[in-house]
Parts: sequence; C-alpha cells; structure tokens
Amino acid sequence: MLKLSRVGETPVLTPRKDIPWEKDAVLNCAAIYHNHKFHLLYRAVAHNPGDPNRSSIGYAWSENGVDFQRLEEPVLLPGTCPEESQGVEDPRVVKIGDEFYMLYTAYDGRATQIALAISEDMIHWRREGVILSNLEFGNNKDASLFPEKIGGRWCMMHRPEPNIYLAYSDDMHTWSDHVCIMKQAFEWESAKIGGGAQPIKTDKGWLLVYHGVDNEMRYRLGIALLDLHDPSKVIKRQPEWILQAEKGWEVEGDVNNVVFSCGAILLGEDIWVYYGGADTVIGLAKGNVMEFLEA
Ligand code: BMA
Repeated sequence: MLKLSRVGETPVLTPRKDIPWEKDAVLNCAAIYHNHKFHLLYRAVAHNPGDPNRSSIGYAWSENGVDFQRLEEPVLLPGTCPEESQGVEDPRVVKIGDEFYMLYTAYDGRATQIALAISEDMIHWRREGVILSNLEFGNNKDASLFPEKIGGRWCMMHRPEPNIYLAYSDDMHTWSDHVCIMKQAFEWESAKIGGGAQPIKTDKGWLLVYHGVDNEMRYRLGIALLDLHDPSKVIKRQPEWILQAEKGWEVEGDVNNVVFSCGAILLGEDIWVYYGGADTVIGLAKGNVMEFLEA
C-alpha cells in the first residue's frame, strides 16, 4: 500500500508577509521538472478588508526540490477580465512541445470556470480565456490537460461536483464527449472527489494523484492509474488514502484539515507530491510508486 512520507517537518513554502499579493497564504501549486530544476506555479492569497480572499499565481524554482527561490511579482494577477475578478486559483501545468499549458480556476466571486494560459518560460503567460464555462456543467474546478493528444484529440480532466470527468477537444477551446470516469468510492471521499496533480505518463498508464473529501470536510489525497490509450478506463485505484492532514500546519490554517495537490513530479521510482497544507502553506511528500504500478 502506498503512503507518502513528508520531506522534513516543515513546509517548503510559506507566505512572505511583506509581499502584498501573497502575504496570507501560499497553496495548491503546479509542479514541473524541467531543465534539471523544479518549478512551482503556486496560488498566493491576500486577505484584505472588502476583498477577503484574492488569489494570484506566483512562480518559484529550485535545484533540489526543497529550497525554493521566488519572483517578487506574480506571474498571473486576478482582475484583468471579469471572469477572474476575484482570483486565479489552483494552476495545473503540463509541457506540450516547447510550451507550458496551464489550466486554472477563474473566479469572479460567484462562478468558478476553467481557463487556459500558455507560456514558453513559465513567467510570461498568454491568456486564452475560459475554455469550460459554468454554463455547461455548473461551477467547475480541478482541471488539468493531459500532456499529449489521446486518440488524435486533446484530453482534459475536470470536476463538476462531486466526480471526476474527462472531455475531448480538437483545438483546446471547444470541449465535448464529457464522461464521468471516477465516482466517490471510499469512506474518506464520501462528500466528493476531484483531480489533484496533472496526469503523469508511465509505461503502465496515467498516474493520477487526486483528492477526496469526507463528510467532515477533511481533504485527503489518493492515487489511481488510468489506461494509457483510453484514460476513461480506471485500471486501478488504491482504496486507502496516501496522505492526510496530520502536521499542525495541515490541520490548522485558512481552511482546517486540508492536504490538496495540483502538481507532482515522478523522478525514478518516487513521486514527489507538492500540496497545500490547510490552504495556507505548501508541503512536499514523497513515495515509491513501483509497487502500486506493478501490483
Ligand atoms: C477546494 C478548492 C481548493 C481548496 C480546497 C480546500 O474546493 O477550492 O482550492 O484547497 O477546496 O479548501
């Protein structure tokens, strides 16, 4: 059974109190290994009177995956278009060709919709706008692209509550053939499930770290494997969670009892899972996935 082990006792990223746009929380980051470096696109939150929960996206990088440097300025700011007036949240990034594709949650204070941005360097992002609106499935979140075409089309994972769906597209702007691929199955995910990290390609299938929420609103992480050629087929899914909130900084924060991932990196046999702790800091936990992949 796979259980993740935390790397160290403390988070790898905490909010910089003197930086207005990230002074209150850093959480839920995309993670990519590229050019021998670890890159995070992370959600940063500022709570201000009259504007209580505004999210931007920041960029951090590291040689060893644990000690990060950060830019002073966010790479994506909310408020540049009406759909994002209150926030840009929970980025998930994949590399396609020479570019990085980010799906994130556009939040206008009411609706959550899926938006796309593209970058060559992870710092300058070109907005492509909302690609899955709330008119189709209601509020939607937890979306990630797959990093390559499947059966000749782009594939996206998304989450109209409470289950995980796939959708397909020729151009990344019009999505069809929505299909529910995973429903809540275990007690620890009895309220809802949703995508976590971007799908990671292995020779056994697409490795998916996802989240489950129980009836007490505790967020845990789980792991599943999707068929390489038809990811709507779930090959296996571990009944037990792989990470739950246990450390003080996962148990208590902006939202208590939350571990929530938007990005993971597979290096050799180990998966490195970056996750938000209590919606306030970013932690890192690792685990060897060979047994899960081969069992
Ligand atoms: C989900 C998302 C995440 C957040 C989690 C726990 O719905 O909004 O951004 O980490 O709730 O609050």
